Amino acid sequence: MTSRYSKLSLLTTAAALGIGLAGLSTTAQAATEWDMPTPYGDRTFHTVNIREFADDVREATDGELDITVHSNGSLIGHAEIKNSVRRGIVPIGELIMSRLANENPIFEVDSVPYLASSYDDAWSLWEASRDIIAEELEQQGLRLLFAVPWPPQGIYTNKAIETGDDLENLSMRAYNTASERIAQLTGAVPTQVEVPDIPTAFSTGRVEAMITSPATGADTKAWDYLSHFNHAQLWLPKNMIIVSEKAFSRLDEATQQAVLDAAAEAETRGWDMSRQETDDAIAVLEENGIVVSEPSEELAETLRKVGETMTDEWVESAGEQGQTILDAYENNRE
Ligand code: PCA
Repeated sequence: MTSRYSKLSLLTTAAALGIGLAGLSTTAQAATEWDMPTPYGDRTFHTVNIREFADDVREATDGELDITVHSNGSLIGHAEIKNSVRRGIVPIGELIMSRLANENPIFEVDSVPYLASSYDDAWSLWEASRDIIAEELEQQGLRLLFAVPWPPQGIYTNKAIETGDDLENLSMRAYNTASERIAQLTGAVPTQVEVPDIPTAFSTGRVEAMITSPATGADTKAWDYLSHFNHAQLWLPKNMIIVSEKAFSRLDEATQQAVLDAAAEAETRGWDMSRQETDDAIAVLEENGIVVSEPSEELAETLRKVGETMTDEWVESAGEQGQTILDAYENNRE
């Protein structure tokens, strides 16, 4: 066993010799410590789920792999998480998959309006798209561990929305290209805002509407800054957990297996949590005075049309890979 003192002296010696911490941990057989950034806050079920994932790994490896979750974009901002894992600045991280749509549209297949707006369909779509998405990431030295959806996306506003016209000229908070595009197509004006900044964006008047889940509305206490939620169920975007293949391959085989097992469990658990969260969060919104409704026929019609346009645009830009996903999705649903 390494005593505290000898660890300390090793550190000092290492520092004197100019050896980095990574080099030290292999020579001293110390536990491996991984920092894991996520853009989302502590209240979010996703964060609860990845902390449980970290606990499971710690337990299964007797502390040999110790993952620390850094929530709320506190370690690395959302825009930088993927590249930080890729460049080895952190070994593992969580981000929303559709954020990578500018690299390849297949990453936003889960944010095409009405393509998959129930949990069953979202699961079929995930099964149809997982391998192709994992391969894309693999080419960048990234391993996809698991993915979990947010509850269905709806529209938050400060007034009742009866028709598509009511959305016109609203400054609308967006978090990916799909939420940006839907705002444009409905005549609203999109602005990108990360979750931790939502309350301030509303209170300073920078935005007056947003598309997100009941979960994020409840987590950010939407009742403090708006009044209506329309449960339009547009799409279920997923968060994904990626690990640097290089960092993963440095683990011994048993530890690698422990990570994969905990990841599989976290995926199943996360999907269950997400389903449950949909109802729970809607109840919380209502308890706090938010008016929750479903789209009127007129609004539904507008959203359907916008959805068709966005589907066409996606199919066009995703090309052959997109078609492969859609064919597999149709198969899964039959
Ligand atoms: N919450 C995140 C992503 C989708 C969601 O429901 C957000 O609003 O940014």
